[in-house]
Amino acid sequence: MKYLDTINSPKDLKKIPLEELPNLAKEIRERIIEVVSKTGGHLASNLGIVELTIALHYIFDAPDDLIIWDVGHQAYVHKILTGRRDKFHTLRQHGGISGFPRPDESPYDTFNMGHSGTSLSAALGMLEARDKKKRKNKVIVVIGDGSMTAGMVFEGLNHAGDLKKDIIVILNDNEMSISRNVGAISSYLGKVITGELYTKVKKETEQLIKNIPRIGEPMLKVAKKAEESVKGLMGPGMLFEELGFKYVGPISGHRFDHLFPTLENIKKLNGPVLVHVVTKKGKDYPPAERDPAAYHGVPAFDIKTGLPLNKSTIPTYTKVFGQTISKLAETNEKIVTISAAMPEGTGLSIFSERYPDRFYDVGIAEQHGVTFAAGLASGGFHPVVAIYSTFLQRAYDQIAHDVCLQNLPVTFAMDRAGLVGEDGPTHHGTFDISYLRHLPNIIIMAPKDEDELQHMLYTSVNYQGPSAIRYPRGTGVGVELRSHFRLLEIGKGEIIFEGSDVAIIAIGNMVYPSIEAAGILKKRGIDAAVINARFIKPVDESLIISLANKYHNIITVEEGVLAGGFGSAVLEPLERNSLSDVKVKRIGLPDKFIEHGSIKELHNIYGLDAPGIAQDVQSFLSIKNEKPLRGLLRNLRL
Ligand SMILES: Cc1ncc(C[n+]2csc(CCOP(=O)(O)OP(=O)(O)O)c2C)c(N)n1
Repeated sequence: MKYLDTINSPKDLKKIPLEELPNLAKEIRERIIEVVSKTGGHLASNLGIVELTIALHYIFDAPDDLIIWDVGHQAYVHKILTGRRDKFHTLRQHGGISGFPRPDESPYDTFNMGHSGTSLSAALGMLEARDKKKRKNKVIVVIGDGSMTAGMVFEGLNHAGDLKKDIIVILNDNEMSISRNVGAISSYLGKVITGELYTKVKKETEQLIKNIPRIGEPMLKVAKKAEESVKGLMGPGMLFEELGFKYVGPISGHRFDHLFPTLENIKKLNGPVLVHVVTKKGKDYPPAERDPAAYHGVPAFDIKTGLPLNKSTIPTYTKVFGQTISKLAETNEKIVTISAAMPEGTGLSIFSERYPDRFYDVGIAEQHGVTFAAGLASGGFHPVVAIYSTFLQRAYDQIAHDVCLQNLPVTFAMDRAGLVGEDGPTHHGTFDISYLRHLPNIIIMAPKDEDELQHMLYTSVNYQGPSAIRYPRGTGVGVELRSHFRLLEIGKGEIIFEGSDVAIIAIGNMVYPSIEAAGILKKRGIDAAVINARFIKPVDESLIISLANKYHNIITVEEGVLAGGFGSAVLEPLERNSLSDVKVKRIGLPDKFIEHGSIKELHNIYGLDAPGIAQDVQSFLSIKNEKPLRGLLRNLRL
């Protein structure tokens, strides 16, 4: 790589002659494709932002000038240009560089990112801090048109117009969120790009002037002569101008001859400025250009064909959810579904094709989506809100105040609950048990396998109150999917098998590893019972009491944080019933943000695989013939 290999910081970038920058852009695209084809990651968004990132680092002076990347999934080019070229092959790998900006990774990363729509608010805070310290550095936000649908961005725009500080907002408009962008703002931006908005406003204004009796026609002639000033008044960025921003654009985000003069000019402007940059998602990699939604986030793939390397025949939980809810909707007309900009990711695209009138993509608007569901429920429908566990954190108050308080029949389908792997701490769904469990009225379930997910969904859409189902990322365990759905008894667990020494009560995807752990323990002379809890709330109190009386040793296993989690839910009935002679150990995630790495690695590190669970049970029972090697190794790695 002729140019790329010379760049260790933006200073080196500035040594490259302007006319050679297209070649550098080509090299960067090749590097990104090469690495992401092995590590997986956010491909299409990064291929679309190469020239814009080069231009920003050329014109501005990071890290003094602060660049804030909304979501941060598009910051690979930025990482490559800011001293992480050599480490780029470790992208998203355990111990390697993160797929998102992280200030603890580089001084060029100004803020932790991962969830959409936070950039403007963070930037305004940084701007205030800058001014209080009497510094002069620039603060630049880079935000996609998809992220512009997030409510927080409107709150930030509103505040920015009031503060009137020198903020530069670069709107990276590729007309795509993950899927095609939705909503009124998106169609507004589309009209700006095509010039349709200007033509429409112009036509309407002309008609208005024409209709003024007597003076209309002569006025129109004058106005036509002053076309440019009319254009100025009715400029494409009207919406942003009204909010107090100077609007610049739209300009091409792939042409250095457009980007450079524009960025140079806006550098001199004061007050809030918005530059509307038009880019192409997946640029210059044909499979990604053809289907940018499929290449938004990819697993490892073959560069030539663009096809994923590993294709399991076992369906994902996501797919089973999408198929089941579509099937249930055939006979239950009350079912409507809601996605927050993730119809593919949540498995709802199949539902949206089959029932377009019963599906809503609300944009990246989780809070709105939940209260919108509450409204639909209060009107007699049963909304199924499919939002990843981590993104549903946004809507905590809406779940509490709008759904649970009114005891409305809304189902929360929480995909990616537990560890999600390579996307790391911003995306792990490890808090949902704790942030939902204390809310009155809601019931919470977690299936042990993909078949049980079907029955839970069926139970949930027939339940007359709020319910949540948490299920993990990835493929199921490969069990048969029964075609007849079963209503589960609310709050009842399932005894998988009895034992004599200890009872392992597991929830969700921890049930099968616990069964496997019991097999390991058997060989070591320990006879463990395994229970599939099914319900986190209401937890099966009578079963817990009887297990406590029989075994006196109880282990709980969950893929979530221990603080306020499922294990805590098991402890509560023991306390309520004063069963103080029972020994309990909770296995789950510690009180920290879990790093990125493959799910398998993380399970191993945190003892959430069968050998780890077996080891913990054994230590807990203080069995003398314990083989400590594995636990020792695990602790060393921690
Ligand atoms: C709160 C939240 N909801 C959903 C997501 C998932 N998500 C990641 S990127 C993205 C689309 C962003 O679109 P845009 O800002 O236009 O960026 P592009 O990828 O098109 O460059 C979504 C929905 C998220 N990161 N945060």
